[in-house]
Amino acid sequence: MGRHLLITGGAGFIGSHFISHMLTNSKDHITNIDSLTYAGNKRNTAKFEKSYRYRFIQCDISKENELSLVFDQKYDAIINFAAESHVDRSIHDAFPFIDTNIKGTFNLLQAVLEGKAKKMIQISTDEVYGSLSPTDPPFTEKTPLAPNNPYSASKASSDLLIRSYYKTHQLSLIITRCSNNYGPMQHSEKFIPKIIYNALNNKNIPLFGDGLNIRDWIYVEDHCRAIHMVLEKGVPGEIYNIGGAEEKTNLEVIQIILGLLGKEMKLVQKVDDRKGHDRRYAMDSSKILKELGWRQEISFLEGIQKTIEWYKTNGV
Ligand code: NAD
Ligand code: TDX
Repeated sequence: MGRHLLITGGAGFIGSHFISHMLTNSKDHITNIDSLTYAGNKRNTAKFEKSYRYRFIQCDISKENELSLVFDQKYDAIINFAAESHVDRSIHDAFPFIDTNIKGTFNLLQAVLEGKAKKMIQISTDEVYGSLSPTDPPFTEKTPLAPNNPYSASKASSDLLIRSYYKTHQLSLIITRCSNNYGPMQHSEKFIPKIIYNALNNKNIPLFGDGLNIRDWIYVEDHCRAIHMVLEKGVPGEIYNIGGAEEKTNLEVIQIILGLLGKEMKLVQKVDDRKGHDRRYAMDSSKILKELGWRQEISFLEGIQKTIEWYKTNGV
């Protein structure tokens, strides 16, 4: 008999991969709670819907009355993936980011404080550290928080709530901060699925600004393995950076994908830059390597080939 985990946002991209990973690589039972926003898709969870170790409850983590119904039992851990996750949306309308990312995290922390779960892992992001210049060293866990858009500010806020509940109440809380994920089942608003989908359909690919912004890409399964290790061996109160060690400019990412698809660069259409567009993210993952033994296994070329194959078969 395994543990019982409460996964939030498990109908989204990374959360659904994580549930799949845990059902395969542990004996744990899983309750997935998700409010099914535009980003949540039951197609992502269809393959384990019938497992006796899995149940789904539609629930908005920002609403205490809905959340209280989920605690019909005590959980061994909460892993909080639920979030508004798209930077461009946060620029147009930040309200849901405050509700879900800040208030939702607060509600989960209250549940841990009330003893309804033994521990919690907060799935955070490299964006909370702000932006690097091309010559800066990568972000470490000690890099000060300096978020530049409403999305990253809401994620940094939730990280600070976690810190405060750890310091004040000594709860078992851990933060992971990961770089840009890609892989099957990602929403088409994000850069890599958009490139693949538009290229397959001979549509223009919007490239913000000069295309020289840099992201550190990680295949989603590598991220899920890291979270699993943190769940097993992570130390309460600690932060773990997780990076793909695959820094690429946005232009390079497009060149690689179009090359693999046999499409021409003339599909690329330069558009106005994102407001407050962070120039570069890069992660120093040496802490999780040294302390937990995690390292990324899937190169960008291998991961992107798998991803392209999945979108060719399944669409967006
Ligand atoms: P996603 O947008 O694909 O999925 C988010 C899920 O949360 C969706 O299923 C949505 O329905 C659900 N959700 C939203 N608001 C909710 C609410 N109020 N109550 C319950 N469920 C709600 O996001 P993702 O890319 O899978 O990201 C998952 C987590 O990982 C987020 O916390 C994000 O900040 C973090 N993260 C993402 C990346 C990345 O590159 N995608 C990188 C680092 C960290
Ligand atoms: O159409 C586009 N054209 C373009 O040039 C889109 C959607 C993006 N871009 C650029 C902006 C970024 O420099 O591509 C890069 C990647 O953009 P996104 O996919 O929107 O990701 P990003 O803003 O880097 O944030 C992602 O990584 C950190 C996730 O969406 C976040 O949830 C995560 O925290």
